[in-house]
Amino acid sequence: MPLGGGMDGGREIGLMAHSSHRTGHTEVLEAGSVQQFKEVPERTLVVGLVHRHTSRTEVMEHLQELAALVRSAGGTVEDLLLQERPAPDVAYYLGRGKVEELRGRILQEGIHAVVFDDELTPVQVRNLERAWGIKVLDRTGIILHIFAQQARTVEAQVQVELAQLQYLLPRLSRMWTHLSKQVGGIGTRGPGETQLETDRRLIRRRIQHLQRRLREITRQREQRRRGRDQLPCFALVGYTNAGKSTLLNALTNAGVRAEDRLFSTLDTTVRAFRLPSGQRALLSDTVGFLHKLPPHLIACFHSTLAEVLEADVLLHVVDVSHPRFRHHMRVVQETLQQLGAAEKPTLLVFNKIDRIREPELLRQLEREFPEAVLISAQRGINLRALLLHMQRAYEGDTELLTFVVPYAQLRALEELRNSGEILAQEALPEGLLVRLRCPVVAVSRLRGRYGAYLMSGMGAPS
Ligand SMILES: Nc1nc2c(ncn2[C@@H]2O[C@H](COP(=O)(O)OP(=O)(O)OP(=O)(O)O)[C@@H](O)[C@H]2O)c(=O)[nH]1
Ligand SMILES: [Mg+2]
Repeated sequence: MPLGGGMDGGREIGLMAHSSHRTGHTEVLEAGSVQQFKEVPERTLVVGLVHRHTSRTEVMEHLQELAALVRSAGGTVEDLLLQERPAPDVAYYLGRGKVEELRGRILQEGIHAVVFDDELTPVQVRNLERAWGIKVLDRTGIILHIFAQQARTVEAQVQVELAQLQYLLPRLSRMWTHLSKQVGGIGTRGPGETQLETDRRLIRRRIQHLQRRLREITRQREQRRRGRDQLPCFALVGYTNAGKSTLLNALTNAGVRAEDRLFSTLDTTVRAFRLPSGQRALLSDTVGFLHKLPPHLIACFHSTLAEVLEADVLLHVVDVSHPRFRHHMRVVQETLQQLGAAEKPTLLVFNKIDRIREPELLRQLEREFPEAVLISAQRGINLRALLLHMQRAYEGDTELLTFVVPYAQLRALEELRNSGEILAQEALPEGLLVRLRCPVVAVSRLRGRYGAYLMSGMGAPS
């Protein structure tokens, strides 16, 4: 059923559960996705407002990106519409005349949903839905549709459902009622409670449950990470569709899905590979970033994005064949800042150079961004050079550390060996003396773990 196929009467909306089981008296649902978001928004109109602080071109570019999002969600875009007004209308966002005009079009062309580039207030959504009789969505709503289709692991499903419910809660209206039927009879209507209140209460409870699950998953992920953090870790970051998964596959034969749609990856994949020195290392691929990605969505994906925060070096992958790549780079930098990862050593990787036909354009890019490594992940161009850059970025400046490892703790040797080059070893009465040259990025980890064995005063920087 298309989104917005009529608002009246018992629309099947609610929590879509993959399975459910009883524990004690309460029914616990596995994470899934809210049914509403699984329905493809079919024929759509995409609408943006040009107001005092925006230009026509800018809004048009945003609308084109929004249209790409709608298509990634499986919908079609019948038209892109702009309205110029000094400010959004409080009640309808658009001017009343425009609302009326669109009503005619919607009926005539059988439009199923209208998608706005800006986030509308719940009041505006409600008024427009009433006026048009079809679903009104915004950028976040569309992204949640894509997420609903793409979430594969339990972790991604929990994160997605949480984001969906947080989005829904303030937008609940009469058309969302009967949620309780969908969640298997839990939380029947309390005395004096309206259906809407019951639904709100159910959603809040479900949100709490999902938040608990997410904390649990985060803990498990941390444990796993601790088990393998002796190896250098690289993380791919970048705008959605930049080619991150393609690059992961090219460097590690990971077999991760890469496709020409936005947000094709929602989970984190970590794969091992070897640097040119022969050193084993890990590379992780994760969810892409996007202009106007709402902060609460980023917050929901914190567990997935933790991989980025833990990495020693980031690879910022840019689709340099995209006309808006500079803007994309800024969005990625801002998102990294929000995540607290802006200070990490970062390698700039310009991808899809096979699409750039004019050699002069390539030279211009090289002049403007001398630090960038130009590659084609798909054609395998320049990947060897990229690996060498990665090795150098990881090794960066090195530091000399001297440890005396007690004989009972020789297990630590393996991690020391994996972290750098052992220059000397000597058996002392109290333990094994190890002189290690290791990359600066690994020093704080080693200090944290083996600080007690560190000989002070001998770790002078090289
Ligand atoms: N021409 C060309 N296309 C590429 C290159 N690298 C990736 N692509 C294509 O770009 C599209 C997106 O690639 P993905 O690897 O899925 O991009 P991603 O960054 O993982 O995207 P999300 O997971 O959606 O954030 C796919 O159609 C790839 O085949 C390249 O070097 N050259
Ligand atoms: Mg991907």
